[in-house]
Amino acid sequence: VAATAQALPRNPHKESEYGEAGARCPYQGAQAAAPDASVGASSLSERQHIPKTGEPAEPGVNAVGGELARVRADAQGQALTTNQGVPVSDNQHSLKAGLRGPALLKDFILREKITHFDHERIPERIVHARGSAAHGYFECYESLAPLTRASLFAKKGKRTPVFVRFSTVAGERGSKDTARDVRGFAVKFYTDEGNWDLVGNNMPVFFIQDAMKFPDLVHAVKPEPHHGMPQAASAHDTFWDFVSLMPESTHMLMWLMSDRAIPRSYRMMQGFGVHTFRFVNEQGESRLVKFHWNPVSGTHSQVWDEAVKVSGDDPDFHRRDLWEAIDAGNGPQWELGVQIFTEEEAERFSFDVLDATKIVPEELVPVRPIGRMVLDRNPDNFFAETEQVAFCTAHVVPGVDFTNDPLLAGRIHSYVDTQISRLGGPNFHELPINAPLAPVHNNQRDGMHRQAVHRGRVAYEPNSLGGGCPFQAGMEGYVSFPEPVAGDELRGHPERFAEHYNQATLFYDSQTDWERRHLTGAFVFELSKVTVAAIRQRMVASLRNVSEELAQTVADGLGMALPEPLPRALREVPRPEVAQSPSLSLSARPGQVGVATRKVAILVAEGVDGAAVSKVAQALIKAGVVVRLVGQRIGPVATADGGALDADASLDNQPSAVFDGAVVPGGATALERWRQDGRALEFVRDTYRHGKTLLALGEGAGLLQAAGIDPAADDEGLVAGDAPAAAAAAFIQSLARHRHPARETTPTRV
Ligand code: HDD
Repeated sequence: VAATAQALPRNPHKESEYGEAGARCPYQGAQAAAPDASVGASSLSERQHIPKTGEPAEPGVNAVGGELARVRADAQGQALTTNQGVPVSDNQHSLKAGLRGPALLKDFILREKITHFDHERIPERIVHARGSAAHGYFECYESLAPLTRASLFAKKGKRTPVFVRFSTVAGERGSKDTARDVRGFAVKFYTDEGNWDLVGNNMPVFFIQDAMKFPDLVHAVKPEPHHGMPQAASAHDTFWDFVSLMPESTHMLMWLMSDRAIPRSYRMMQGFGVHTFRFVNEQGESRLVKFHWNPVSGTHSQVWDEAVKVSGDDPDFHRRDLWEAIDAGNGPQWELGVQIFTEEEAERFSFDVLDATKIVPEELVPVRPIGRMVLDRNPDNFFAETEQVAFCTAHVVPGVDFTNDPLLAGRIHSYVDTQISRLGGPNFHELPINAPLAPVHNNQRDGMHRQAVHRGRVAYEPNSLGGGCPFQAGMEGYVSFPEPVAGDELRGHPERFAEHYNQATLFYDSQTDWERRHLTGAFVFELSKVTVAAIRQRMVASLRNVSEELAQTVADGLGMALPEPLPRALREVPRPEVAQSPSLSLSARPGQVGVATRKVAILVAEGVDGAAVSKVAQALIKAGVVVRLVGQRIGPVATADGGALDADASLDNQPSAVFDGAVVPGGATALERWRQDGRALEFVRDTYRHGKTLLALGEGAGLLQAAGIDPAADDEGLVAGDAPAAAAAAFIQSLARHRHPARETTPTRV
């Protein structure tokens, strides 16, 4: 490369670039000395995972071998080429007739580069456009053979690779992570009998009962078509117009207005398959099944003011959280649970299990844990994997089947269909991230972007010229459950689909006080953004059928009189089996990991008590906390004892909202500096307002006082002390409680 560079014509007028000084740098477009390729090879770590299996490679084995490695590109030590593999000598200048002359059309290198660039974007997903994903594996706890012949559940300890994408629904690809929204929870299992996609959400119910209504729902929630606003928000007229006219969405609105819609992290939310599915065993017997993902980190959420601030401070908050946790070796885990019941049992429920606006309360059918999922590897390339992954509800494997849920029926069509325009043709299953690990053999051929090179003259079945291959698998293959069908062709729904409020009431009544407060506040906030009073009226009228308390509080919050309740579709409301379901509260699942991976800010400023900072930081790090020293600016900070600390964040670049708790150490000079700094005051105010744990050491308590917070108040989230080790222990205990909503007042006092 160096030799080629020497031989290239130089511009004699640009001495600085090509003269004596320039000679030390590689010629523009040339490579510096090629790195030693063997260095990269030997550093391939045994800790890396085999693509798509999540298994660590054997010591000494190249972990990047396997399915995805076939297509991985790594330019380490390589010269630049065109897409045809032609080495490129100069990547800085287009081909011109003379140095100041016109660019030439025959510059195929420029044209190839620009043409490719012009087409680098594909259409974003019509819903769930913004998402983040990771690789991992699912491990089965025990054989489920009596229930299902699905191979991933065949044996205790069996591991199946997965790729999981989490998403928001309404926002565009570049929108913020912390919008109030449903979160997608889509799991692709690469089973040894083909791919199974469990395309769920973090809420167990949906807005509508029939796929016929889906385009209307999405049009209503997306930015309004005349002015393209608002982005990633349901707080606008068209959404509330639609849902207030659609009482079946009431139950889902309870979930959407609850803190479930503003999770602290993807790692801390549940996932649900939503629909009732079927398990089918080897004997062809079927049971109905609902899927639940329960996070080992517990279910935790943000508060609204926090989510709003995070969306400005770090729009990638959830993406970053997932990436950093996996990168640091703290990959998240979920337990997969199933509710299993028979058709006869389902028939006796007061609701219809084919209605996606209903849950099966856990008190009625308990959730049985059947395995765990670990996400332990970040994608190599966002576009190739996270963007191009195609989830389809139609992707099922032997042992898993559908029910007649009319919402599911529409989805079985929609997902494959949408990939055809999004990914440019019918061969999206060949993209490496979508390709099954199980072999694919059929007579489908050609189409846009076909990768496989099919051999032989036979592309039909039956055939004799190809020896009858590929042959039908018979009972070894996917056999649809032979569900008897009866009835007239018609448009309509069964009677039980017309009851819309019982489970909305169940949800509301099962929340803790603070959850109810947040839920009510969300209704008030969203409806206050609605400009047409009649829509607000209609919505509150509907809420009267859920809870008089809820309707009254929302009406008060909106400064309106309580309207008449919306008429119910059913004259006789079926009696629900369950009046309270504690598992519907976020507080039901505190998690099993304590404070590990939580983020804590230790404020530092000149004159801070350095010894105390070190002691607290050490204790936190030992407990698995991610610690940042937040200074008035980044860089070295002189401590009271003459030492120095290195602030790795600043009050500007990492404000309070992105942390789970904060520590204000002692130091008289530091306190004086913070008191004069509005950002420091805002930092502790927000930490307090968002219900987070605050630790004040020594003089640090003065900053809380200056911010209007009484450090001695009866508040388990406020820890004060002079002995750093004891104070840190108390802080860790309090931090594990996630948030302290008991301190909330309306309006906020601080
Ligand atoms: Fe959907 C994407 C989940 C109803 C049509 N949906 C999509 C994704 C998730 C869900 C998680 C993102 C997958 C990814 O990460 O790539 N959708 C749900 C759930 C529903 C639901 C849990 C109700 C139970 N969806 C639903 C209906 C329809 C669709 C009723 C259409 C009839 N969904 C789509 C879609 C998307 C999609 C248009 C957009 C991008 C994609 O599929 O790949 O086909």
